[in-house]
Amino acid sequence: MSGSPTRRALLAGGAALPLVGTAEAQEGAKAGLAALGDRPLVQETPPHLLDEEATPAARFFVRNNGQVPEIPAAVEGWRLRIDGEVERPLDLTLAQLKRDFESATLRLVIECAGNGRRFFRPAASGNQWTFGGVGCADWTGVRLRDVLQRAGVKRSAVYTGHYGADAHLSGDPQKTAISRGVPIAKALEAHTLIAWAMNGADMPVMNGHPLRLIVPGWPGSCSQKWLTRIWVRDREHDGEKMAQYRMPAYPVAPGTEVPESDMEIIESMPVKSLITFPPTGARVRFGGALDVRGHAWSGDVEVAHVDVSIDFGATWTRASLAPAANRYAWRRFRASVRPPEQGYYEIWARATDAQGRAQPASPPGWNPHGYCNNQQHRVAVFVT
Ligand SMILES: Nc1nc2c(c(=O)[nH]1)N[C@H]1C(S)=C(S)[C@@H](COP(=O)(O)O)O[C@H]1N2
Ligand SMILES: [Mo]
Repeated sequence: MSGSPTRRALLAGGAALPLVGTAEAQEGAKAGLAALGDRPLVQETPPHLLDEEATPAARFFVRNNGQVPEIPAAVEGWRLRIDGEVERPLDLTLAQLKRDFESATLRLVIECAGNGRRFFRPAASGNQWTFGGVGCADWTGVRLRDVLQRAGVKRSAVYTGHYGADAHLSGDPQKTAISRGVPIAKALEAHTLIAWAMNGADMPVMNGHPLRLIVPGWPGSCSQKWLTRIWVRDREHDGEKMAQYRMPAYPVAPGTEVPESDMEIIESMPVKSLITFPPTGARVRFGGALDVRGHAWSGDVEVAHVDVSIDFGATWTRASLAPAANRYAWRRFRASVRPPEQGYYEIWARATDAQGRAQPASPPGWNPHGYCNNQQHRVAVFVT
């Protein structure tokens, strides 16, 4: 084997975080996050900065597809339109949303479906996310369900179509940056929110201030930022990028060109976990127990347990798993491991969902756009 220990650790599974440049020059970019792109701004969070129970706004990843909109100072007048297959189309201001509906605060994960794309071979084009395209914050807003019910969902309603205020990158007003949607049943789930606050404060403009959707457990792209309209539709939505967030309907060999007719929309996301302590590359003193912690989350199927290994998956230790603050929140895991001698170790974490599906050691199911890579996260530790 060649190269430095850190380099080898990186090859072993992205144990060290590659910094692909910084975007601090761009307004709104967050210091300390790794930039994957700056026009539009895309930033991921190094895993050790995701150690808090609720991800601080300053550390929450950013994934923009278009131009960041100008947000007026008087945001209480921000308008949201609900139309399509409803009895009474609604045109609500943010002030009305706050006043006329019951508000809720829930701790919810958002993860980009492309998180982990960097590890697919052959490479899939798109942002080369490693592990940090995920965050979990306390979101305050109203249930989308309550707003849809106020509008009166018709029996013909099948799907939602979401629209935001961000212009297409080209500036062409005929084009839309992104407009995804979900089946009406997911829109009516009690954890799908229209949110105006993150961790008790206004959310950063980069994360959708003043109003955004949170559709937990599904690809982050469903969670429209700068929300202006929800179009209730009588068929599957066909907005911008509805065709993109898809996976082959059957397993394909790496590199296969899959006909569009065989691609299916991604719904619930797979089980996953992240080691947030120790940070990769940490040097620890030999002799004592080594505390390991992180978070585990999943889509519509709950997390069942988390295991940790320090011998490349030969043996596993069951971690303790704290209860979720609420459904779709990530859950803290903790384990205590004892490296038997001095030297180089990797800590691996593996979450398993309630249907017995565990995170694989290497990227699962190659797919043309590089989605849903829930491979195990690993950190390198030097015991001296
Ligand atoms: N209006 C709008 N909403 C959007 C996007 C966008 O570009 N424009 N990006 C989506 C994608 S692909 C993801 S992963 C999440 C990311 O949310 P964040 O930037 O707050 O982390 O927002 C989604 N909502
Ligand atoms: Mo995304």
